[in-house]
Amino acid sequence: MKAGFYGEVVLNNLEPSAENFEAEFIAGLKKDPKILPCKFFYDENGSRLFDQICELDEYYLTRTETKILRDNIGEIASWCGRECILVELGSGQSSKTRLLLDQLESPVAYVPIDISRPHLIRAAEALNGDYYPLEILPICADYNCPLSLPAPERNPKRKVVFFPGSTIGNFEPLEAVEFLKRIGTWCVAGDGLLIGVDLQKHRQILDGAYNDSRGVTAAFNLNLLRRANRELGANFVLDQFRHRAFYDEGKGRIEMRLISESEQNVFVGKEKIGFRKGEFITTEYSYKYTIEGFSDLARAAGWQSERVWSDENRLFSVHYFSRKPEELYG
Ligand code: AVJ
Repeated sequence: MKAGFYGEVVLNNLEPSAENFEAEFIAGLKKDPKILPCKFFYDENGSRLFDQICELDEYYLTRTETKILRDNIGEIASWCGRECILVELGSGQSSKTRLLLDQLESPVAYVPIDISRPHLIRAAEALNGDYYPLEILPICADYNCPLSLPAPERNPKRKVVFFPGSTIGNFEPLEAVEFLKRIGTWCVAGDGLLIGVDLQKHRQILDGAYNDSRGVTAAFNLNLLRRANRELGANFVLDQFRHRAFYDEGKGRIEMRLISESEQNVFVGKEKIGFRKGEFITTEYSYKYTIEGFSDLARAAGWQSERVWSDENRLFSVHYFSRKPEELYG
């Protein structure tokens, strides 16, 4: 136990059930074309592989976002203000959070929300005590589902939702608007949204980031099938599927695919799923925005752009938005 320990970190557990995974997985494979939600990537193994992706030279996102945060952390912290409650979506290892927590003035509480329970607990426990008297209130949940935030012991002056990593890019733009509206329902006018957004750029850079030469992204993508084999009794033969990420420049999005190497049938429990040779499952969209495009999207969800930071090569952006008063929405 560390000095200044705030008591034990208590987990609020809304972890999605296995039945959930099974139903959504089968429903996705019965669609034509086949498509699965990317949240299922993040079992323990998948979360570890994602952390490895973040270390790759070709995966510029994490490194660049971290540098933007580090280079501007004083200004970012002053936008958040003193005694805020920081809510993080998809907190993972909470490594970017430390940059913020180191700089924030007397933050009241930190609420990390993540779908991967072991990951979340490890991260919350590692933070606990380091920022005493910061309260740490982790929630294991699919943040797409309705959830209510815990009340901290002390009253915060402002709520700031931190959504780094360009995870917002996993939503289709209209869904992203709906999502940012929903985040807004947790907030009052003047609350903040600090969000990382990947930018549109030359396709070669994107291609390399999502088809890395060491095959870590391939392993991450294929882990979805491995997980289905283990948890759902599916019988995917892993070398009968190949990873490929494709950049659709018109739509401004990366599409992660698992491509069937042959005509084959796969069982997921009792369900038989047929694949043609070359047929693929879309496993993730990762939208890339322009700064203006994303600011417009957020405005449509009731958020006013206050400040945008970027790197010198304009690879990535970090935005601070304020919640608009209700009469100014839209
Ligand atoms: C965590 C969703 C932002 O889209 O870049 C990394 C996930 N997928 N490599 C992304 C991911 C393939 C990542 N996000």
